[in-house]
Parts: sequence; C-alpha cells; structure tokens
Amino acid sequence: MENKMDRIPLEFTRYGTSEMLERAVGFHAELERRRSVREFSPEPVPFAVIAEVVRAASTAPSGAHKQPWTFCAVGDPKLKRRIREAAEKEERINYASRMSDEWLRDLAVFRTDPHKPFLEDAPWLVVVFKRAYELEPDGHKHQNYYVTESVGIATGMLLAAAHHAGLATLTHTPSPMNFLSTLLDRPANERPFLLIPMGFPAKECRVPALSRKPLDEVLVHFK
Ligand code: IYR
Repeated sequence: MENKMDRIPLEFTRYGTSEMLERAVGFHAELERRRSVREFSPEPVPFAVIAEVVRAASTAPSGAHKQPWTFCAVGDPKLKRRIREAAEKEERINYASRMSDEWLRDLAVFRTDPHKPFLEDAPWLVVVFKRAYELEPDGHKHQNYYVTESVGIATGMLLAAAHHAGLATLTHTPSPMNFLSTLLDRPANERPFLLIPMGFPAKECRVPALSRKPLDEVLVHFK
C-alpha cells in the first residue's frame, strides 16, 4: 500500500565539541536536582505552564509515530479528592496485604504509607494514559506499536519538562489504577499508566538523602 509522507530538510543545530560538552554537563546538573516530591504546597500553578509541559512531553518519539498517549490535567478539587479517596482505598490493601515483606522493607526509607495527601495538596494531577489501540467512529480498530516504551519516553520527557519549568513532580503508581479510567471517564482503548502530582514543594518539604549510582555502575564503555 502506498502511503508516503512528504519529506522536509532536517532542522539540526551542530555545536562545537566544547560547547556540546558544556551543554551536556549543564543539562545533567539540572536533571541532577530533580527529586520526587511527596509534600506539595497548595499554591496554584497556571494551567498554561502544565499545557506547555504536556506539549513538550508530546514531542516524544513513538512507534510508527502513533503518539499513543493522553494526558489528563486534573485541577478540580472535588475530582482530586475522589482520586485521593480511591487511591488510598487501594493503597490500604496494598500495604496491609498485597505488598511482600521485602517490598515493604525496600520502601521503609521513603516513609511511604497509604496516606496520599499530595493527591489533594498538589494543584495539578497529571494522569498519563496509554492508548492500546485507536478506535474510528465506525468501530474500526487501528493498532498502536511499542505503546509502553513510547508512553514511558513521553512521561520521562514530561518529568524533565516540568522540572525545567520549575515544577516539582512525583511519579505515583497507585495499584490497581483502573479507578482512574472510571473517574476520568476514559474510553476503552486507554489504560492508566502513571499519576503525576505537579506543583510547588511544601515549604517544609524533606526528601530522602539518597545518592545516585556512579557512572561506572550504569555505563559500560566498549572502546
Ligand atoms: N504505590 C505505593 C507503593 C510504592 C511503591 C513503590 I516501587 C514506590 O517507589 C513508592 C511507593 C505508594 O504509592 O505508596
């Protein structure tokens, strides 16, 4: 089947070696300051900022350029409360019986528990959905490809864009997450992927004193 897209010249900025290294160092320094935040300030954040951050995320590469994602930006306090209540209901079961002892031990340093006040405190909850397939109005299904990989990349870009804009985030995975499809009235082709509170950290916000793996543990160099 013939289905060719027009081709256009690539817009690409080529930097000299030292500028390239400087930019890479600077970008790492910026990303190094990103932390998962569990204590949010209720201070408002303009929707325009959230919209730009989502626009950045939506530039992610995807299988056959299907862009298999939907981002729901929830600012409505009543809806945030319902999301919190539903998430806490699942988390109470998770902590009481679904999570293994090893899992609970691994989480102890993060002091997480079934209470999720950040789901109401953060001005925005960005809920990322992956679109398993596309549905035409006539009911015809179209396949998407590498959906999890694509949405994972887009979500990483969302976190980086939010951080760059000066917003704190948390990658939250209440489990199971089907309540998000119901509460946000999502169609059958969408599955919840991740719930990301976004906003400013609370003044008294504290984060675990964690360290990141050194480069020689994560990078294998074949000369
Ligand atoms: N979803 C639970 C548990 C949890 C699991 C992992 I892995 C984390 O890194 C953090 C929390 C919760 O949100 O409490």
